[in-house]
Amino acid sequence: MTRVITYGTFDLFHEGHYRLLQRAKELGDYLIVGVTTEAYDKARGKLNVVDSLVTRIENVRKTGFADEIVIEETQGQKINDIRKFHIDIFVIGSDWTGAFDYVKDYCDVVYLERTKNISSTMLREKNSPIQRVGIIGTGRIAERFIPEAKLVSGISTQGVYNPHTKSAERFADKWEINFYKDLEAFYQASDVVYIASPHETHYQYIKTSLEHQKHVLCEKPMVLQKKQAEELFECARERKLILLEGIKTAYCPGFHKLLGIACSGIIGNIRNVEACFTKLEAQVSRELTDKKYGGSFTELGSYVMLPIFKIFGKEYNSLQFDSIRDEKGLDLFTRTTLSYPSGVATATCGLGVKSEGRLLIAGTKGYIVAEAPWWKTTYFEVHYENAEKIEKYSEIFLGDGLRYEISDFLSMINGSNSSEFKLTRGESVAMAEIMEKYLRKEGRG
Ligand code: C2G
Repeated sequence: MTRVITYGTFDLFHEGHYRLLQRAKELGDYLIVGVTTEAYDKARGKLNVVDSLVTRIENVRKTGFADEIVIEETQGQKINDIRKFHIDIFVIGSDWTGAFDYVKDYCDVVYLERTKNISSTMLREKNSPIQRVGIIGTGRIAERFIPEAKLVSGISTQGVYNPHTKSAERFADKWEINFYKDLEAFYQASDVVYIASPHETHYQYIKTSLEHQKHVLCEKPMVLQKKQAEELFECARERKLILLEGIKTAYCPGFHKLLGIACSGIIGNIRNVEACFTKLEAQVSRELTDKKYGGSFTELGSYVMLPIFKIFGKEYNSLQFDSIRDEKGLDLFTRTTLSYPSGVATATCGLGVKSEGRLLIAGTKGYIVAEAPWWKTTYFEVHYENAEKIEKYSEIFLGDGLRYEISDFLSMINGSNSSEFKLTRGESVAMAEIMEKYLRKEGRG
């Protein structure tokens, strides 16, 4: 009996998949089909899978070609499967030609010609037309956005607006996109807007973008006043638009795993959260020269507040800020202390003082620790009273990580609300309120 195996995501099941499975089955007597898990697809950079694992398995089963269906969860599983299931032939489409030659030591490898003019990507685009992104602002984060957006299918960066035309022109040249001097023309050519301009300009740009019926992804801190955040979310809700604050950590897979473990009860009841993020900046940088909106809290506060709001919620009993300032009055270092009915938290950030940037979550049975850069979580440990018992967790984080928030933003636009819990509107409003309290206390509000 000849045993054949093949693998795939089989998202939005189509004729290409059908023909591949049909021909795979014809190569032998028994066909095993491996269907990828969502986590594995995310890990290999396939972020926009639409169908759930159950649906994808069901679609493979319905073809009647598979004698057995297995789940593909990890890189490196193929060789184990081939040995475990005594496979004679490994089959895959010609888009992978050469990529699986390494299993030739264990079985035959057949690359079958791909069916032309059909793919899951094409179907995704047909179901949800490509969203043309316009960027407002041309700073460092906007530079990082473009290559990350390229990796998310269904979205394409079309142009940039900056009132400083020279900067817009330079940016557009570098990334081969359009630049606009006129905001109306910019809106006409964009379906969605990514705002990466200075903090204090966000409110007006978000408002104008929503009024032009555009979905908005805005860099953190989204706005600097609670009532502005409430007004903008209300405006987005009325117009059925997505407004999302881009705190990249909130969408990062490793940070989610960490929150899931923290809230699972394995470290008991959580009593203390300490989050720290410091990044030494040059004296001439905007963050240390903008007397009104610069400083470490407006720059990094969103990151360090995030795990605290996620774990203890937004209803704190008391809040205290302590800052070390430079001669201009800008905070080089800020420690925020919050007390909650069931615990305490500190959020520490610095642009002019370096510290060990770690996230520590302490509970009644143990603690979780993630070292810097925990805001791009790839690794964390769970410790207990017994110092020898340490559980280690790791997770993928690709590139600059903006691809995760871009992909979630796009899924929300396309009607899925499965990512909304990652950073809720209420949490963004609470972030705005804390920025407002801080600036007011510093006499800058
Ligand atoms: N396929 C095809 N013709 C198409 C589209 C896809 O023959 N027009 C084949 C692919 O070559 C692959 C299978 O259908 O063999 C499943 O394709 P995908 O769902 O895109 O999965 P893929 O990312 O190729 O998974 O471990 C996963 C595998 O390595 C490949």
